[in-house]
Amino acid sequence: MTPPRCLSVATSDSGGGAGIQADLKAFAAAGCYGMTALVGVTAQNTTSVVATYALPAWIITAQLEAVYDDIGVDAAKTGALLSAEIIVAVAGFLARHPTPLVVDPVLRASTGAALLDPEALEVLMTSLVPLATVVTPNLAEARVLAGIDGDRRTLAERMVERGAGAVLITGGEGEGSDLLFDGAEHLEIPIHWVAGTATHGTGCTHSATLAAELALGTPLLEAARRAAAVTAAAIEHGLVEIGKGAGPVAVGQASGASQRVRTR
Ligand code: PXL
Repeated sequence: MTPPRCLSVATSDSGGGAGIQADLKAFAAAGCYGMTALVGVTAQNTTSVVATYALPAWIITAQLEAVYDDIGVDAAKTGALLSAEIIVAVAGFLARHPTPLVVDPVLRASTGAALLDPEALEVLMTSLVPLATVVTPNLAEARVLAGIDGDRRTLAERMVERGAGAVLITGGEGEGSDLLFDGAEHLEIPIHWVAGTATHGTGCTHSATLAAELALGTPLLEAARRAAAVTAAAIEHGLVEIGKGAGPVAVGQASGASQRVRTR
């Protein structure tokens, strides 16, 4: 059977743990065919982002055109988009090519470096969020995007008012659940909290798995449940031995499989 086709519109992490690299691994683990429209490059490892370089809009649009003209896309996700100019190019293209879309509003790398110009926030909200099937902020990102300091329900409602099809606010240890608001109902998705230290790439893995599930035709609530389960397992199998900082998550390891540990 031909696998569903998934596209990541995001930035490269040279360290292989997050960004485009995490997305391709998550697409493959979910049984999808993965494609990329690269918007920028980070020189990055598990300890820091050393440099960030944004690609010009024309080559981003050219990648999108190449992929859509020939291969086709069953679902797409966006990750770190770096600048307002890039968001305008991506949203302009996607507005002309309606696609089930997960918008992961990445603001910072897990080590702290900014991956979105603060001046691009309003463009993200006005041009890309209204195209999203679902937006996947964590609580901190939801507060920045909604521009208010409310609880998760209030933040999700505000983002749906701004045009998002649905909002999935991902939880951490404090929240204990993900919260999905589909415009009508608030649905709690319990998360199996794993106290792993190798968490680099968690958000990318989550949003890419969600996009893959949408490409497979999974209804949104079930897709969100599966994305939560896959992400928890990826943290559980996180590669603590890779790099000197927080290691990358490992997606697609059979549950209970022992981790291969470097011995030298
Ligand atoms: O997880 C968000 C993310 C997205 N894209 C890139 C990243 C990160 C986190 O570090 O480095 C390139």
